[in-house]
Amino acid sequence: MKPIEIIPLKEVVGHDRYDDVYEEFGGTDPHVVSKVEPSGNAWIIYCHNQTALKIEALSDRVIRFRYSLNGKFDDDYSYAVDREAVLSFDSHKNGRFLELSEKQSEYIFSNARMIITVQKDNQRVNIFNTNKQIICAEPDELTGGFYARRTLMKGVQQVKMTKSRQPDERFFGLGDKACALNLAGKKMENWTTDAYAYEANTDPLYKSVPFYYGLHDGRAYGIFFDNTYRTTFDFDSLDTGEVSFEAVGGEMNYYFIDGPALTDVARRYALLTGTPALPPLWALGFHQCRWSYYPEIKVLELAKTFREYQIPCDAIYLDIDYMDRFQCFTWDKNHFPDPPGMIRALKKASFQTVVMIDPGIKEDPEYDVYSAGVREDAFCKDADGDVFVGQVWPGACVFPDFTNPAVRTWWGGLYKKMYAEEGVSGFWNDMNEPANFKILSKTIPETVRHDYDGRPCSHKKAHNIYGLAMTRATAEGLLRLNPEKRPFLLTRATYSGGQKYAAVWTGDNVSSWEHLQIANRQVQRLSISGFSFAGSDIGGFADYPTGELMVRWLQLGSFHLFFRIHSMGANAAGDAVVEMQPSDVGTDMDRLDQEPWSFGEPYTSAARKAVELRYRLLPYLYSSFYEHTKTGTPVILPLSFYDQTDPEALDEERGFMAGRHLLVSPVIHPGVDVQSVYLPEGEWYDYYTDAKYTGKSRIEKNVDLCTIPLYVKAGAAIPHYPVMQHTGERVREILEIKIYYSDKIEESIIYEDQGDGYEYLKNQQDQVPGVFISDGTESGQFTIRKKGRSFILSPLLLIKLIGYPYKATECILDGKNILFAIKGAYVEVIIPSDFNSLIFR
Ligand code: MIG
Repeated sequence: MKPIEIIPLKEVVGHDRYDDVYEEFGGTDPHVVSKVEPSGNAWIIYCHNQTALKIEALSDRVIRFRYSLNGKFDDDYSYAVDREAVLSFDSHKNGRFLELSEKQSEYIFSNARMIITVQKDNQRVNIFNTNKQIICAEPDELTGGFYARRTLMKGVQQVKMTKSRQPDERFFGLGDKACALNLAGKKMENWTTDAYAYEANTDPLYKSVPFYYGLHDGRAYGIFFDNTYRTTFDFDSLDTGEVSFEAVGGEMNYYFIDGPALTDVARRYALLTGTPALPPLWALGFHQCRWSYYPEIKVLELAKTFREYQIPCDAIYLDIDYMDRFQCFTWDKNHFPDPPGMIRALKKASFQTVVMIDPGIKEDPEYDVYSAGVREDAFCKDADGDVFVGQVWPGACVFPDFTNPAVRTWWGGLYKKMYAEEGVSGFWNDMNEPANFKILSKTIPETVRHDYDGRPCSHKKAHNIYGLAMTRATAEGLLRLNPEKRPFLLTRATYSGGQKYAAVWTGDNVSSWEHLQIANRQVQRLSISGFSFAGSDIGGFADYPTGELMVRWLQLGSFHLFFRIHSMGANAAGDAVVEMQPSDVGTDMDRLDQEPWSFGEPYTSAARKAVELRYRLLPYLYSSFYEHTKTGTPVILPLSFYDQTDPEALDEERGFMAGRHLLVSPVIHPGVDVQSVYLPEGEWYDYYTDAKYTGKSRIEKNVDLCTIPLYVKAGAAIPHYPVMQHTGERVREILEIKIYYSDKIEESIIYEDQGDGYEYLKNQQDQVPGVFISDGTESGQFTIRKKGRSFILSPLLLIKLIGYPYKATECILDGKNILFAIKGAYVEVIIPSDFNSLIFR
């Protein structure tokens, strides 16, 4: 076969013809700036070769860079960024104008925080803080800066940005990756992919989050490359000192987000791409799943067994086998003769039912969802306008085009029967990469068409947002169907900004110690990439864990906001289906393989303890989630985000912060009886013994099967519920708060509400959650002040002051002496929750 002939346009002579001809922008032909003009709030920098760069400050620290190949900037559409919302933020008004000045060799754009220079001879962009310290630079070499390649046959094939890597620069982010947290030296792709039994270096995985952090010289920044095509990020993999990000189409369009703290970047990224609303409280409880629980009697028995073992649980999942021949929104009447009855029985036992809904709709005129979808013109078509047909669970399948607003509305309405009538509490959107069986690409062809919210395009552009658009359709639909209820939705595929619509899990992992380590990293990474509401299949999806692995995984999972056991059960290789019959109950077919009690003692007791600890800490996790919805600060933070100036914290990939005040050091290896724990800056209490340690030190913690090393930051006020079997048991009369003595000031946020509904969004301005400020003085006086109106439901607080180093002789509540008790190592007192100050001395 003759090799394909593709040559540069500038080399084509006269009437010569080739297979294809390409043009390059940048590279050996640098962009020479010809003029600079204002455009609204932005500046456009035009170059001799028709290319242009538009620089727009969305705030003093968030700057958007867009590059055009023809000097024009069309109105664009982003599934991640809500520009209206971003521009209306107060913090974003300030700094939205960049002042222009000029030097001989460069243009300078600046606001109160940033200085951006653009070199006249090659359009290189360098970003400095106002101390003139470099934050992000582009190399002067020919490889640096913006480059694009377009061919006459295929259009834009590459848009690429190359930056310099600063000495020792580290990189974080990119959401759903299984490798080490620091991405330096890695090259990674974003292309949502069904990645059954993936490994640490498998790439790409299920989600596309084209956002990363750079950290050098103690200063952090972020780059969000909002391009939905397949993207590649190269963090100096060839050791050339260059970092690049590129896409196979679309526009070079990125947001630079300044720090200087990693957590500042995280917050600003969350403002740009959104935070989720609070989920219902039960969604933060423990969930049990398996592929699949059926028939009905099995599901009911499972619920009963949880209560018998006294292992707390709030939700049971039904995987694809509940459906009639894998047809979404139907029930297999054989196994589930009376869904509302079963769901009612589960609710009575305080279990929520969550069911799976896939995007692949069976192509069958007898199936009403299919025929309705055909009438609605809801399904994706190929380039010639015929409905595209793939292969998923039901066999021949069609795929709704969730990028069409009308299709989203239609799809959202399909949940009506299950959600508004039959009592299903939540949904689980799987296979929405979208997955397509039988073919190597695992997905649908790039030529398939999408509406893309009125900007028609091919699947090449819409692939990475297909999952996000599905969850948007689902979440918006659920909200319309029941505006009083907070929807709960889980998804496997998504894109930046998808955190607004659904919680995420990390897909089909494996029962191995390595995968426990991966889960630990992956959830930390998802959390700093906008997805705090994340978890893994606890115990592993493929294969079987040992009791010890199961327990360690449950302990880790109890600190992940999404906390669910899942396994593939009796299914082989991820795609063989074993039909289970009612007569199989109790046989081998019906292995109760990954329930918390499946491994016998001592594992059952250890599993129970892990889940109980989760329920004890629920008000703390809920408060952390609340804070996340308001400020964007991730709930789970790697220690590098806790102290980015501490080299040891920077290298730590195991320990992490869960919320502001708990440091978790999960056991992620077998047979551990001593765990070496790194405690960063600050003073820390051992959660179990109340022993106090000074940070920036390493300690050796003895662990047994029941212990997950856990440390509380001094000064913290940590709310606790009593052990409950489900969130419905929440006691509202009194809330226990453990306060850990410190002689420094520390703030804690405690927030409670009804646990469902939208009462909490009313009168936002008076809703300052309880901020507890603890403050110890040298004279031995320890004060707890409460700022803001209390958002605590309980009228009473049971305060336990831990680690008070003096003998308490007085307790003063709002100026009046009250009775208190000294109980061994702590001081205990009951006070009304609307107090202002409490003093111990
Ligand atoms: O092709 O619904 O990741 O959690 O149990 C496999 C069956 C389809 C993949 C999901 C997994 C789920 C399984 N699904």
